[in-house]
Amino acid sequence: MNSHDRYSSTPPAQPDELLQSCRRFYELMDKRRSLRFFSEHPVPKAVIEHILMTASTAPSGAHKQPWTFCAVSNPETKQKIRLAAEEEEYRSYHGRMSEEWLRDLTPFGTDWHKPFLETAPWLVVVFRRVYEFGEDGKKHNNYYVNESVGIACGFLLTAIHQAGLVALTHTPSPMDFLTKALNRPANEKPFLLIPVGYPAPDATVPNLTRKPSEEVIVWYE
Ligand code: IYR
Repeated sequence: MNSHDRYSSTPPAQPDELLQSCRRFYELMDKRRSLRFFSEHPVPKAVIEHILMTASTAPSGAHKQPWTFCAVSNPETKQKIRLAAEEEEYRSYHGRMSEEWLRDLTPFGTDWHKPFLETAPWLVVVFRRVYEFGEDGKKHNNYYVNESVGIACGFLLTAIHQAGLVALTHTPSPMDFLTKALNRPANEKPFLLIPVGYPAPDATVPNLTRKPSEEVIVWYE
């Protein structure tokens, strides 16, 4: 067995304090929204680095941390990504998506135009690392890659929100163009494209409600 360290954490709060702090955190997280309208206002690289390192604290299968975060602020690269994404999205909105899917998206007012891919100061492109090349030159599979990278993206969105910044979990489909645009190796597959920045002053969000507790929790006491 590998060496272990003693786990140390802040001492548990009393139940009423605990409830108060969980409620405050829930209220903070309940204010998170996906934003499609970004300001061009720059976000310092060190801020993005800390947000990405927070994402990288996520648990992962056998602690393989099977993710790569590409942080793009270069305007030419952002433009290249926007144009390629819009090309795919145009095809999706004009034939690849079902009538039902298009109907489900009407409340969001989305279409194939993706200006936020250039407006947002940063694009975080998350890649899942399906396997690693060992020192022996052989391929070594990672474990529970989708679950691990999904959790890391949850941490990422939480870190962005608690910083007071906004993001969009954008999934242009197919996403292979990101491998090419960012010159990524064959063991990495694109997972999510996340513009990050400040909201535009006139930004709007769709009028949505979240499911109540009774619809998402089943208790077995
Ligand atoms: N990827 C497209 C379509 C789209 C799909 C779902 I599901 C959404 O929740 C939102 C959009 C786009 O980004 O427009």
